[in-house]
Amino acid sequence: MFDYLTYVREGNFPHIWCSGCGHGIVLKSFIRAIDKLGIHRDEAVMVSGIGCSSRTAGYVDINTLHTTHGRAIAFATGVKFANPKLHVIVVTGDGDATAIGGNHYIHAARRNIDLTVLIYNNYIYGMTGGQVSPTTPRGARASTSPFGNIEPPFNISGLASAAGASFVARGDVYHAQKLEKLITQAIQKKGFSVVEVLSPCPTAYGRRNRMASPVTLMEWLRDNCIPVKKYEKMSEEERSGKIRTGVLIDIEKPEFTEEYRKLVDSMQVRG
Ligand SMILES: Cc1ncc(C[n+]2csc(CCOP(=O)(O)OP(=O)(O)O)c2C)c(N)n1
Ligand code: SF4
Repeated sequence: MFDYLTYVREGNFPHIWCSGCGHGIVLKSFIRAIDKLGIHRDEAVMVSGIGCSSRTAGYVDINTLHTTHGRAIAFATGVKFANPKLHVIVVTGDGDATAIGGNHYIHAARRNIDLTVLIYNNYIYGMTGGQVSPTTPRGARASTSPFGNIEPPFNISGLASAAGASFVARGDVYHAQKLEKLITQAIQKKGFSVVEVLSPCPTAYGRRNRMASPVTLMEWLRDNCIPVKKYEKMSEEERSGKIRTGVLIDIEKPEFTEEYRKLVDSMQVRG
């Protein structure tokens, strides 16, 4: 049996997550991924913002930084610059990464800095009680949109792809083994890597949107998350309401800290 306890801070348990929250599955998938990759705890740093998702950083027994709401990518950029050899992993929510932290997100992607960003997308601000987020679907109810959200949502994987990320994937907590593989690939990739993880929030989102039961939310993921290859063969009509999952972008591009190092070296030669 897999020994999760090697990688967690037992003193910080029990965790804060509600029953049926998907975030614990992301934590387990991450732990399995670093175990598979043989990454020692001293070689990795997890950086988080604020939110239920961001609490992950309190539970993993590697180097961790629990920072301020929206700023995890900015802190992670500093860590990576200070020591480019480290694996720097950001854990963040859809609100943390794409509302208050939206600028950090797109500019880190544009620079293609070697960070791995796991975005727990539950379509809502979970920690603060269910306010609308940039990924809340049109028509969905939130505490700030009690009659249905009128804003169009961001496609957060699409945003990273368009901004220049070198690896973008989407997974979900129902398909946990696939998720573990996506996280593994993202950590291995040099460059800005994003895994958008659909991780349901029964408490703040499900209860307002006729999916109060965690089982219903998991069944929804099971039925609507479609692997890329299968999705590509589907007609427009069949694609309606379905979510494409798997590796969406995997390209080679110059990485920011390496480019910076080259520039510094060239200046020293000249100097
Ligand atoms: C500067 C600042 N603004 C607002 C907050 C309040 N706040 C804490 S967490 C949060 C949103 C969390 O939502 P998300 O990032 O989607 O994570 P989740 O809790 O859903 O996992 C907000 C608005 C804060 N802590 N700091
Ligand atoms: S409020 Fe939602 S996101 Fe936060 S722990 Fe509960 S179920 Fe998870």
